[in-house]
Amino acid sequence: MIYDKLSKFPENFLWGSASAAYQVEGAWDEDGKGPSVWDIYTKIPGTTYMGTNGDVAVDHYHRYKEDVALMKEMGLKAYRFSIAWSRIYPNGKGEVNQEGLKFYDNLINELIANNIEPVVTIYHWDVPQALMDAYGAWESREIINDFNEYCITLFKAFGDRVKHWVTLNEQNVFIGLGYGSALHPPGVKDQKRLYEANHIAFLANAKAIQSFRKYVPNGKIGPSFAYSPAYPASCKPEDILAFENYEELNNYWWMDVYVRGEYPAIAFKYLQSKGLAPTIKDGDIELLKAGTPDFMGVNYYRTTTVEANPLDGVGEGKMNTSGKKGSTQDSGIPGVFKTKRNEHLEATNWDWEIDPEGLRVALRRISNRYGLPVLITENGLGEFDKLEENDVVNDDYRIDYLEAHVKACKEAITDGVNLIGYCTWSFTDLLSWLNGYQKRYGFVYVNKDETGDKDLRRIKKKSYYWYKDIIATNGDDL
Ligand code: BGP
Repeated sequence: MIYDKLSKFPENFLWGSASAAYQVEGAWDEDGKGPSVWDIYTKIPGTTYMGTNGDVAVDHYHRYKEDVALMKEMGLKAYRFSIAWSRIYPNGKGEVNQEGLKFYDNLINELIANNIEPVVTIYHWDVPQALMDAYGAWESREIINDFNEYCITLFKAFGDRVKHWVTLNEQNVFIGLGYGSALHPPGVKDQKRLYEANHIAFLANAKAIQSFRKYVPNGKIGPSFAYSPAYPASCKPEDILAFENYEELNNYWWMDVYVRGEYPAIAFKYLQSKGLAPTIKDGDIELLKAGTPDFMGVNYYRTTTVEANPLDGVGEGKMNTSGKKGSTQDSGIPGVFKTKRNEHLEATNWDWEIDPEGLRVALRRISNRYGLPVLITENGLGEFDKLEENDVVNDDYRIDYLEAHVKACKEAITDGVNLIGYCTWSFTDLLSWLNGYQKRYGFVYVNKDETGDKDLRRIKKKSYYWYKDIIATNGDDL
């Protein structure tokens, strides 16, 4: 629909920004923290861009007050950050590390004192290495209880002050890259193990939500799903079918289970025929149905365009982690779908297609299918930025990207989507898991690169002032 007048953003709209512990904190072995899988994985040669890791990251652990002061000056309403499980439980379970709890307690109090609402992500990929060693982390049902205990500790400690919680960040990504393409820890390529681990993660998610109801009865909780809505490459019927395949296997496979406690039937039957469907035990479906979310968290960066793929067609492709435009290879599942570059869209240097309309499509699909409120937990542009003389960063391309996406949010609200907030990725620059420090997302430039010998000073980019204005006017001028 094209409207001549758009609705306003709600008065209490959460204008936010997001980060994740491993990508910003540093202090990887300080104050009793145990190693996470990422602390170990990034030290294996060849796993990350130029061997980068989060040992120091952008030193948020020591500089959080300075970072929060910058958020306050901007007028930020919400800050989404994650808690490092192995800071709270160095061994994944057992004794709580009080110093770890204290860090997040201080951060939460600092945010609240500055009128910024803390939004906590419980798990952003950094499972304690101890649990990987003990039982293979997400591959064992043992993790369901350990994760639940960890969650209860957080609910008890922070539930009085934190109202919005995210359970698992991008389960589809950490499971997909961890067990499908071997790009994330534990670096496995095995589709059967992927679907089994994924099912266990669903159970852990549902159990945590069940506990949440008891400990934080007035709070809101949901997962963050990395939603890349699909488009068919053409109106050829076989491309439409490929598009349906993609949505069912790559998107509804996750969102349906979160919200309905059920796998999409046709996708399940297909995986069964391949011997890949997860093992469903007595009580699993009941648990999934008992632990459903209050909102859908959405991390949106791009859409995916797909077409038909014959049985002898394309399989795994190469991902662009260097910023060399055009180095992404098409990928797919033979007999199901394959990706295709969308010629109607511009792409970033990492080949991520820029598609604000796609965000509106995503919001509408979720709204129609599930009837749930949506919290955009991530959206942003990863690009090379240039630090100019006198500490200036003219990131007009980021302003263009964000402005178009915020406008798409406003259109979706006009459509009737119940959107409760919008968190950009990210507030400061930070470590990109596989792409090093050169792929920047922040409103605040951090003087740091792959060599690691810079002074980490914070510099406001042009986009910082742009977002400040959007927040001050509640997006009215768009
Ligand atoms: C999401 C993750 C974030 C962040 C972002 C940007 O998948 O939740 O942690 O990294 O994507 O991705 P990248 O760093 O690969 O550019």
